[in-house]
Amino acid sequence: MNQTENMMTQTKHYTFPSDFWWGTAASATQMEGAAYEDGKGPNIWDYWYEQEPNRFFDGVSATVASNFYHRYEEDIALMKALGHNSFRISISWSRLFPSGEGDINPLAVNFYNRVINELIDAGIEPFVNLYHFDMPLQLQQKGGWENREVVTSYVEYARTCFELFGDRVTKWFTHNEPIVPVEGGYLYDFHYPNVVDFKRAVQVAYHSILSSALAIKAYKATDLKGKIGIILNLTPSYPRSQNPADLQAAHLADILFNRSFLDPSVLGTFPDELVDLLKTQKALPHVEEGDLQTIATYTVDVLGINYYQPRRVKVKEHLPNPSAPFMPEHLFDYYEMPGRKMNRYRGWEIYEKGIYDILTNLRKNYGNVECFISENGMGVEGEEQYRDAEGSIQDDYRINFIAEHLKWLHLALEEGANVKGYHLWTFMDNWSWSNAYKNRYGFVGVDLENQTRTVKKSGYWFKQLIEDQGFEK
Ligand code: BGP
Repeated sequence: MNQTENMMTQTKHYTFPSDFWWGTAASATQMEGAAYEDGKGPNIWDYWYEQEPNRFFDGVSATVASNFYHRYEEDIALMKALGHNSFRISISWSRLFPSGEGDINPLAVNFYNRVINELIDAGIEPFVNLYHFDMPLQLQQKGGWENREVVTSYVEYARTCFELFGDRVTKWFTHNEPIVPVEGGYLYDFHYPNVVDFKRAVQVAYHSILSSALAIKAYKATDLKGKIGIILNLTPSYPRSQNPADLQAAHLADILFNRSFLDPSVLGTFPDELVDLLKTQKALPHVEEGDLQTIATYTVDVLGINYYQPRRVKVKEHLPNPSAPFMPEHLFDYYEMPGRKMNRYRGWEIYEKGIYDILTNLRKNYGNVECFISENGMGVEGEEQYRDAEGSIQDDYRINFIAEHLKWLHLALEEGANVKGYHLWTFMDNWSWSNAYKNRYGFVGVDLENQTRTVKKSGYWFKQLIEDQGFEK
């Protein structure tokens, strides 16, 4: 244990700024339900479920989810009771534009207006994200993010949202984890359209980045005074050893999985080594004149960081099958560090210092961009076993998880990181894509049979932390 790590084990009071953003994050498809109600159009999740329900844990769809669409008043009241000062929602693109473009759905406008107003009335600032994995089906049928016309439709959707809600919403995000639809949909087969093709994946990634810059441009063209940014899942890459071959493996993983989106979003440029790598793989995307200028000009005001786990890698030990399609993993191997701390309920490593490393990297190499932790959290399969006689989940493991991450966040803050808040994933247990309800993350448990909400021990702990502007540990 080095000196800093040792310091983390000593009891101390951690105090946070009085205007720190405390809250949680969620997304439309994962919490709203009402998937076929009030004029919402189908998105890729509705469609994929209809085609292959077996791809979803326990065969559960997003049709009902946690039913926020009908219960938002009660849920926002509970958020208020638990002390939130901010909450991230996403707008469902196919609820607002059932075909992804063209006619707008007035019932969706009404719904999002009511949610935004209800949050503001409760003293909770709405953070609004525009795209959280949920491509409208009709646009996917035109090629989704592979098709440049879809970028144009997205910008029109974004512009409409600014016009409709921008008088009250002052924190906007263009995408949540845009690399995930690339990985899931075009490399590793866990999102529709289940393509495995590196070159197509790169085009999807490039169009997502371009769409983000164009949405920022559209926002800046209004006279609205809020901030607009992007939310990225940053997974620091740690080498197995200091051997130059391991260091190079970690460097390449960092370029592919972090800097591919982080550099254009914050600095407005792509890493040269990424461009070289794409050239070597004959996978450069189609770029039009003016695009790179747009990306260079319209960088983010604020960066959301989703952090769950680190990425540990080592040099590639076996040559890949020469006829296998190129994959990022042809450049490195994953590495399981002996003795690593695990969230055994989810199978993910827990490495709290990662949050500090990310914030320090942003401070030193990314102009100390204004940022916040937009997701962090502990998924637990089989959480029911921790329910006590009164019906509340005694999730001490989650309290510990959050506190240990906040300690490192606090150190980064003391050293000058421009970090403005912390949002847990998520407020109440929700539907998580193909994992459906397998892993529970919320401060509030949801009984899927009757939709009853029960605050977990961590929810009360977080409320106290907000009241005290910190905690002792
Ligand atoms: C993040 C996503 C969320 C949520 C979370 C938990 O990457 O932004 O939408 O799904 O992961 O994921 P899981 O349920 O697979 O553990």
